[in-house]
Amino acid sequence: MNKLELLFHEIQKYKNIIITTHQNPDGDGIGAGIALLLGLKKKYLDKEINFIIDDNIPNNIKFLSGTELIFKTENIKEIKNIDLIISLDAASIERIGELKNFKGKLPILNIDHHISNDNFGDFNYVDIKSASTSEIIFTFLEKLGIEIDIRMGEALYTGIVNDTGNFKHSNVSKETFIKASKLIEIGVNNTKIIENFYDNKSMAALKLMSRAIENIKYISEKGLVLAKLTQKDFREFNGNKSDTDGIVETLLMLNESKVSLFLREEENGNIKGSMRTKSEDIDLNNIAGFFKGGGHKKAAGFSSDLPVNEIVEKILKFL
Ligand SMILES: [Mn+2]
Repeated sequence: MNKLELLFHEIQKYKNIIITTHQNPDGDGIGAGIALLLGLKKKYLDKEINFIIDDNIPNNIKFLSGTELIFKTENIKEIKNIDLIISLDAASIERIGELKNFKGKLPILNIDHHISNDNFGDFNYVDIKSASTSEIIFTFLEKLGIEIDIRMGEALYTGIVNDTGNFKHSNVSKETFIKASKLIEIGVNNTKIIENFYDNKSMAALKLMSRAIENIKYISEKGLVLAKLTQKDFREFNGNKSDTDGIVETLLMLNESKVSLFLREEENGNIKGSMRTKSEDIDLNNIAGFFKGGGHKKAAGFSSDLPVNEIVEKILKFL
């Protein structure tokens, strides 16, 4: 039996399943979750299956049919006799928020593609070659013989678009295109997904982008381009953290840059850092690991209580 079949056997054993994803969820975690939720519900009519997250659904993902089925963790008490947690796209148990309290009490299935995943589950399926968790779920549904319908298809396609930066990043493989084309074949409309997912920014998001770019810094010796936003900026434009999506990628558009760093001050004063690189020789997962964060080789993030200048100094030492 291969690992995916083992996973299938594992899920079969349970009756009351909770699917979840990481805090500050993205198109991949939500997309993979919706597809898995709808797929399992279709196959196992006798199982109780719910999708629960710790945070709000970002505005640019709300167009997906199936998001209306997602619960917040604060409603978990309404669900009795849970016997399995499936965590999607989360590299560590802390990332799933409140649900981490089930660790040791209920079996946890950990399905992910982050190189930094620490195999926190009782059963782990971590495929770091996969560009997105949505691609793993695509294969899983196919193996289970579950027909991928348009709702599941749009969710998975959004996940792929999210994690490949619209088929731009180096994680894109032949497999990514094969899966995407199969999704187009079942009726997914590429333009519909892209317009909803990308061309859907609030005025606050554009103002915050503008403020970040206005204060951009470039350290040419290291090829590091960076920008930060403070709580004052967020208050000024009445924006929130989800309004900063895409800033770190935009910074990397600078022609001579190798690494981009976007620093966002959180409400408690900590700094949330996101990094991207074009270079094959830089391992951002390793750099993020210094701050106890992680991710992928070319895209990673962390949170730190150090002041901004110290964070930047530490990162420069790695470059
Ligand atoms: Mn992902």
